Amino acid sequence: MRFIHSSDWHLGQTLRGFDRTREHQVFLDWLLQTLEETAADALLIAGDIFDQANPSAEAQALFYRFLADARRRLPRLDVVAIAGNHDSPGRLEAPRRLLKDFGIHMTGHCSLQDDLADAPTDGVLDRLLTPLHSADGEVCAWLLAVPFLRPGDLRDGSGLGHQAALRAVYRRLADAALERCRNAEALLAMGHLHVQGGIVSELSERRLIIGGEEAVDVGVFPEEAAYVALGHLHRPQAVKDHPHIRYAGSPLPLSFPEADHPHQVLQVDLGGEGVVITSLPTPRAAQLLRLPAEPLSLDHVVELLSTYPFAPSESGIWPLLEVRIREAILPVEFRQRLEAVLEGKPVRLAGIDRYRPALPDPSVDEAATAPARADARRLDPAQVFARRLDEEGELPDRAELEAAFAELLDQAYQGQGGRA
Ligand SMILES: [Mn+2]
Repeated sequence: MRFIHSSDWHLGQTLRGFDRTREHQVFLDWLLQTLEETAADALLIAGDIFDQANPSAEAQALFYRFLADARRRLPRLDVVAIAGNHDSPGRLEAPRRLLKDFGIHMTGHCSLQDDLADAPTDGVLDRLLTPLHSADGEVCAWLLAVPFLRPGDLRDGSGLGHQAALRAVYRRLADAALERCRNAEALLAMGHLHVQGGIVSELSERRLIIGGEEAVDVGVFPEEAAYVALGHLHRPQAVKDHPHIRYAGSPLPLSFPEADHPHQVLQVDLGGEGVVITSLPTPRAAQLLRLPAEPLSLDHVVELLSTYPFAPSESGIWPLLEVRIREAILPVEFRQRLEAVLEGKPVRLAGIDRYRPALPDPSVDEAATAPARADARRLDPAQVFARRLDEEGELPDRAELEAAFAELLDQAYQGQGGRA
């Protein structure tokens, strides 16, 4: 069997106020065509479908239009999607019953206490355990579709730690799947979480700190899983020493530092050869440019921009530009100068990253003072909190404080729809 693994679409995202809908549309059109060309049996979407818990009507229309087109053009395709930390579990799962009749499986939430305490019931298993079918309609794999789990989802009264509780969730589902296996079908798992050793991307991945731990051990996944389709980290990568445990990464850059990622979806073939994984690069619908490569003075930057060969992408979308300026004091009219030099050029000015020249006084510890002056938009609230805790010196309950802060932050994002 063959399936496509993708994640972290973040439909509805805006980057510094610029809408990404056309870029997402180019990706979704490409994905449909790719599913057709590769004759895939299934599509696995490992969370963060939407950028916000309360996505815009436009973002939801993008998603549901894609599902409808997929159903029409690929009537046999199994689609399985789980909620990520950006998605609202309830909202994602609301149309579950309707979509299930079209071969589309959405899992928003899962609770160790309520759903999986003892022997999970059939109703629960239907939500969390999905059969995947090959071309002849036979069940050829069972997929454990575990959405992003919050601390409350993993409390079961037995005092299991976060990691042990997560392992228990996968174990119970794996046991139930093995019971359902008839002809040695493959076992596959899906998750939206941060596995230890993963390379993080700044700015766009909301940090997950649960139970004082930022990342979980790879041992939470059942050993029998032939492939583990992960979401959350935006850089595509395999978990160290586990080539079959993979992050597909986001299909397009969600922040300027992500512009260099090799954006892709993964094609996974299960068969006599074992597991064969092929990277399929996604189209770059809009360029994200950071100019210059190293920050320069305003005069130098203006000069560079005046001659830079900006051009729309193949899809006709103008690049987004972040300019990098190194100046001790910026003249008040710096923005007008940048806008003037870019006027009439096919480019959208999305950000000005300002750096300060090194301080002349060698007694000033720049490393210690620089973060305090960083652009507020670039500060991670959890890092600000950590810095504040640093000032308190040794704190015996630091891990607990950080975990409580992370939980509050998560609730705040859920409430207001999150950030990029
Ligand atoms: Mn994400």
